[in-house]
Amino acid sequence: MEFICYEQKGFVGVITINRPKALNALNSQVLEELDQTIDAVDLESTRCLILTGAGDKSFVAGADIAEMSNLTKAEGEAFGKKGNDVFRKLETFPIPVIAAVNGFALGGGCELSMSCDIRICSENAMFGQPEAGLGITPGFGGTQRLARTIGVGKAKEMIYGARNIKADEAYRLGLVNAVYPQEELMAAAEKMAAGISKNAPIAVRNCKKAINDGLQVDMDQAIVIEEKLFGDCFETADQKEGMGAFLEKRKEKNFIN
Ligand code: CO8
Repeated sequence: MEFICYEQKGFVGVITINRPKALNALNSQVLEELDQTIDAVDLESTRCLILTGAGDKSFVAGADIAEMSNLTKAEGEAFGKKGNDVFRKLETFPIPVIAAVNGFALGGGCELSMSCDIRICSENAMFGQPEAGLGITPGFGGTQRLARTIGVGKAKEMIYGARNIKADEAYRLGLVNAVYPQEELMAAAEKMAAGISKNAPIAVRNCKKAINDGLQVDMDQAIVIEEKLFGDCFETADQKEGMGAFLEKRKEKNFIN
């Protein structure tokens, strides 16, 4: 792969987008490589993913504007679909994904971070959907996920005004869970990922699915989704181990997938 690095650290997989010449902007090749990287993650040995950008300036500075500049309507739609398919794959990926946003997360970069389960960022991070200033709408889910994440009014203000926000405002709006000095960001992401990975893998996956799927339907249907996924945990080795450890007053737990 030219633009994506993948590193396995225990139960945690770290995906790094590395296209420094364009501040890690997403061209077709980056999207394709990201897609292939996600497909190649070994779910037997991986319990959590971290997604970040290389360097200390940019997570992802958006979709590649040079590549997009001469697209026809049909090509624009196809490019949007390509990004949406990859981002949706990440959003619905069975295990949690943490975005470690290490700088600019603009346009497609903000959208990519929002397709992850949890976002944390560095103090120099900047989020925004500048598309209206480029003559387009957000095209990788920004109109939908930003409104769902920070609320309709704030999302509309940011998107209509193409207004970028800094890390402290992103934190106040609930777009990120925490802000760290740049040099502490990856350690914080790894600590969070390790904290997730020590819990029962089937339970964590079912939690993700219950939250994500439940948010798409009304409360009566959502509760049924939770009931099913809750029930599915019983009779698993992890349920026996988790409850067994409590009853035996044992601190060490040995969860398997
Ligand atoms: N695309 C292509 N190249 C980029 C991008 C980008 N999004 N962002 C930065 N670059 C390139 C620059 O062109 C420059 O290249 P070069 O050195 O060859 O001139 C290099 O990266 C460094 O950038 P700057 O010199 O501009 O660095 P600065 O520190 O001065 O500025 C900024 C950093 C503020 C991030 C600035 O680069 C910028 O504004 N970038 C564009 C941000 C943006 O508008 N992003 C949104 C793009 S639109 C989008 O993402 C739509 C998503 C949905 C697509 C749906 C398809 C249909």
